[in-house]
Amino acid sequence: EMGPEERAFQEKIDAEIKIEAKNWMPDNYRKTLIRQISQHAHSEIVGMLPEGNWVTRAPTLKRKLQLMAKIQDEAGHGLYLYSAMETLGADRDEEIEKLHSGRAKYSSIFNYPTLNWADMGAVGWLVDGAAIVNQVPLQRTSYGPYSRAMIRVCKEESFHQRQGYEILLHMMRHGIQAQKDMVQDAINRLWWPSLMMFGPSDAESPNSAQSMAWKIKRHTNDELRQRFIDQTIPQLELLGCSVPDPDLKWNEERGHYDFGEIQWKEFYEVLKGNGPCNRERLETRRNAIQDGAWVREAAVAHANKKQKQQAA
Ligand code: FAQ
Repeated sequence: EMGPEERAFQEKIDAEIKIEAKNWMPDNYRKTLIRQISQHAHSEIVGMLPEGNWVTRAPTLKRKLQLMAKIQDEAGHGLYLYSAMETLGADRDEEIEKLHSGRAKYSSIFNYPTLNWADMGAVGWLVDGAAIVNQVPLQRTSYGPYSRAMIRVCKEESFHQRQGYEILLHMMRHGIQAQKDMVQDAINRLWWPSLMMFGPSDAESPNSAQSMAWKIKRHTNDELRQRFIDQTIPQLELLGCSVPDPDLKWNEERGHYDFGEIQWKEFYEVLKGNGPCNRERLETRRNAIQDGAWVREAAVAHANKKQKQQAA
C-alpha cells in the first residue's frame, strides 16, 4: 500500500518528471540507484585496466594517443558517476572501499584478459558498443543527475566505439593473415562476455521489474541484448568476421537475430569473483590507491597552506 508521498512520487515518474537530489524518494529507490550508479562507476574505473595493458605496446604513436584519450575518458565517466552517486547521500570512500574488499560488483566483462592488439579494437567496438546500447536509454532514466551524466557519457562512448571498429577494419583491410587472425581471435573471446554485460535473462533478473516501474531502467536486459546483437551483426559482416555462435541466424518472422544459449554458469562464476582476472583487477586497484596516497596527502597539505596564507 502506497502512502501519499509515495503516490505523488510515482505520479511524477509516470508523468516523466525527473526526480532531483533534494526531492522526496522511497528508501529503496535511493538504494537501488546507489547500487546501480556505484556499480556503473566502478565499471568505468576497473574498465580502464584491460586497455591500460596496451598503452605501452600500441603499434603507432597515433594509436597510443587515441588509446590514452579513451582511457582518460573512462576515468572521467567514473568520477562523474561517483558524483551523481554522492547526490543520493552515498559516501565515495565507503563505496570504493566496498569495491576494494570485493563486496561491490562491477561489470563482468572487465574480468577477461586483453591478449592481443586486436582486443583494443574489439573492446572499443563490442564493449563500448554494448555500453552505448545500455546507456542511450539511461539518458531518460528517472533520476535527473544520472540521466544528465549519461548524455555526455554517451557522446564519448560513441567515439570509443568507432575508434575500436576502425582498428579492426584497418587490420582486416590492410593487415597480413596473422593480423586478421588476431581480429577473429579477439572477437571469439569477447563476443559472449559482451552479451553478458546486459545482465541475466529477464526471468532471472531480480531487480528489473521494480527498476522498470520506477523508470530507472527503460528496457529489460533481454530487450537491450537483442538490440545490441541486431545492430552489431551487420558490422561484423562488413569486417568479414564471424561470431562463435553456430545458432546465430536471422529470423525473418521475428525481425531479429536468433542466437545460442549464454553460458550463465560462467557469468555467475565471474560475479562471484572467479573470472580469469578478478583477483588481478582488484589488486591493481588497491595498489593504485596505496601508491597514490602521497599525492592526495600533498594536495590536502597544499590546500591547507593556501588557506592559511589567505587568512594571514
Ligand atoms: N556484471 O537484477 P539484475 C562501461 C548484477 S559499461 C556484473 O538484472 P540490474 C563502459 C546486478 O548488478 C559497463 N554484475 O540487475 C566502459 C545485480 O546484482 P546486485 C557498466 C552484473 O541492476 C567500456 C544482479 O547481477 N555499465 O563500463 C552484470 O537491474 C569500456 C542481478 O541483475 C553499467 O553499469 C554484469 N554484466 O541490471 C568502460 C550500466 N549484470 O546488485 C571502460 C548501468 C547484472 O543485485 C571500457 N547498469 N549484474 O547484487 C545497468 O544498466 C544495470 O545495472 C544492469 C543490470 C543492466 C547492468
